[in-house]
Amino acid sequence: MSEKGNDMRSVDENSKNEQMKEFRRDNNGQYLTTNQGVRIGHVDDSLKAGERGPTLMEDFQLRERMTHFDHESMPERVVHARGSGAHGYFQPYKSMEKYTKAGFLQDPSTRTPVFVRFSTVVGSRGSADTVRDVRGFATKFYTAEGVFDLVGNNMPIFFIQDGNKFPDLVHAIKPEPHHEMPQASAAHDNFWDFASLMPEMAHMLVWLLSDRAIPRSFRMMEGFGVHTFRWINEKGDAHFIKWHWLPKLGTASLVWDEAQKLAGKDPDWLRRDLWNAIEAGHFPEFELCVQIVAEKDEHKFDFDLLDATKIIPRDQVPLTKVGKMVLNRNPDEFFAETEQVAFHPGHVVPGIDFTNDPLLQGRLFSYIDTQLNRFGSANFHELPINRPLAPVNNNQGAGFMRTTINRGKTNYFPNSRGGGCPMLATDKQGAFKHYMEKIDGRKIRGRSESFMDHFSQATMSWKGLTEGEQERLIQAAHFELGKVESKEIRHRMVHDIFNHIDHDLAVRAAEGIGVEAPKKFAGKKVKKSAADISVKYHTKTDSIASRKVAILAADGVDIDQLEGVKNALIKAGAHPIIVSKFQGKLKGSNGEAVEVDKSHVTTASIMFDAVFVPGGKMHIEAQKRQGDALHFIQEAFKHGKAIGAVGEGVELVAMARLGGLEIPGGEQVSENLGVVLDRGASSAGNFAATFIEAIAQHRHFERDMKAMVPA
Ligand code: HDE
Repeated sequence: MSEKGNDMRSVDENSKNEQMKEFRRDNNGQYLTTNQGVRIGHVDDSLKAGERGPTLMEDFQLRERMTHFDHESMPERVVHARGSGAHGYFQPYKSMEKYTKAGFLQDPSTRTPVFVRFSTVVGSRGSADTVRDVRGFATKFYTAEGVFDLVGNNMPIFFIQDGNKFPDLVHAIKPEPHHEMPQASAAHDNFWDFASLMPEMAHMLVWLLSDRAIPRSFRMMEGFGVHTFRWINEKGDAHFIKWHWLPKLGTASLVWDEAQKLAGKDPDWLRRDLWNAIEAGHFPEFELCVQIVAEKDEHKFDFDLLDATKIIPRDQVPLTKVGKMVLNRNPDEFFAETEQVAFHPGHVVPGIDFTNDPLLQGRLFSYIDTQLNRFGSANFHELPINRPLAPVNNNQGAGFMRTTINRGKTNYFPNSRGGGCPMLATDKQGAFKHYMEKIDGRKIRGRSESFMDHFSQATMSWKGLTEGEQERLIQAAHFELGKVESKEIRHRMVHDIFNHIDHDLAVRAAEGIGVEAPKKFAGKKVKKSAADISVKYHTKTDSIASRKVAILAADGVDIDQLEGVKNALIKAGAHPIIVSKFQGKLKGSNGEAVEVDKSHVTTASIMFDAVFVPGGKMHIEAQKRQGDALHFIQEAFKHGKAIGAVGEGVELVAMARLGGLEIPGGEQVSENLGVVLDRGASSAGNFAATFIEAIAQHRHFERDMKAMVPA
């Protein structure tokens, strides 16, 4: 028996799944019943007085079905309403005992079950996935010592410094109150009005306008705890830490035109991607890292560690690897799991503690409160998805929908009638103990001077972007502020905020939104740091596993070319999908039938990472007469995606006139700006390898002429 006592259950990867089994219901082979278990023999009609008569009050089946249906809703989350969840496990690489006594971070053989919920922030539950927004990245660890929630985002900082401003921020960014427009978007007067008056938001706006705000996949975005937390070891020594999740696939983003079109053609884009990847066995993996800062170094930075609008630049404090998380199981039921999961940054376990970050402190109040509003009961922790694996023993009880049956006569402490149980634990027995931070201050409603530099890190992050990323940020500013009706707000944003971040940024933003360029503002000199914000810097190009490649085909398509490249893509872990005018079968060059996966009307280039056009005379002649195929290629080019063509397929690419891209006349394999061509179709292996290499790059943003392509 460990010192912590025999009720400290050990957990393994399957513990949560096992615990949830008892709550699952499978209807296979079962009779339909009422909620009381009474079998039902007829559901099409209600009980009436005569076939054409009125419905009878005594129809308890009708009343039960109707009443239940009428109550099948709960308030959506006030923010982060739209989310997608997955189960998995977390496993540390080595013991972190030097820094924290948290049980789940001690033993590299421990696999702690987790449930992750990814989300957007602003939109309602049914809104599109691909909007420009922050993404939530919340992880519930079902540890042996109780539940630990790491409730983070995909950006390492936040808009505001103090929780007290949160209701204003959310009111400003949500749809405007008089007409509830726009949905799931910050591109409106209220948000930019607020932003232009809140210099503390400057840094977050750089992140929000960057490619980070439109991730290609939940599997390809980083996660952050945002606040500085504390780790405490067995001796009681504390270190400051910042949490980071790094995706195994690296980071990748959509482009804005694509994101907007996806919102129409497949608003579930990110949810579907996550679901399908797990179903296909491409389990998303994230590496947990921390930045560790000794207590004595608290004041060695030129920003305040308690200020959530600041990062600790990774080139100042490098990341320490802690372990990895694998998401390997989709939920059984969206409502019971993804909707009912209830996170709270205050769910911590021994060894993890808070700091005085005033934003974090505000959150510690808000989350339980919001769950009470959502569930209408203090017993939400009893729901299957929220139940800890660690035993729960206390004197709390009753309340709406209580399911636990407490046995015994006492529900108070201290007691003698219950043998003094449940009893108190000592530190050694695993009692949670807060870090004994010394606090000595006056009560004050104010802010520390050390929080007041709002622009240096905003400038650092802007400068950390590649040229292409800066260009896309400017375009994002043109869109967001272009939607703002008030010229005064646009002017204020450029002159009072952007110009204080960077003059070049302000001048270029002003140009697109009808605002006069500001004069140069002499701000602080700031060095750039690409190690944090740049998506390109963290993009991985070593694999195309799980990427989707469209193969355009029509009757007469060259089967050898199609199959050759298709097989090479499958071997590399990608998903080739045959797209044609109609679903059904088409006839290949050798007379063989080919099954079409998707018709043009149900799909588009925006749903793929790359496109391949095989040869075949008749097929290419048909494609040339089809706007769909040409548009597919043009749009893929505009969005920076790899394009491959062999044999007569090259003619279709030439006809798409990709911003004047030169099409070489030779027979050998050529690669130019991610367009891979093999007119001679002589070396299938060579072509496939070059094409796969081009897909692996994710995007070919070096295509200057993409603006000329009308797509
Ligand atoms: Fe949240 N936040 N938040 N937030 N937040 C909620 O809790 C709040 C903040 C985050 O998938 C709400 O259950 C306040 C920062 C995520 O279920 C609510 C403040 C970060 C999720 C709430 C913040 C987050 C939420 C709404 C400022 C990144 C979704 C529904 C003081 C570190 C969790 C709910 C899920 C959800 C309040 C700021 C992340 C209202 C008051 C900073 C990922 O309680």
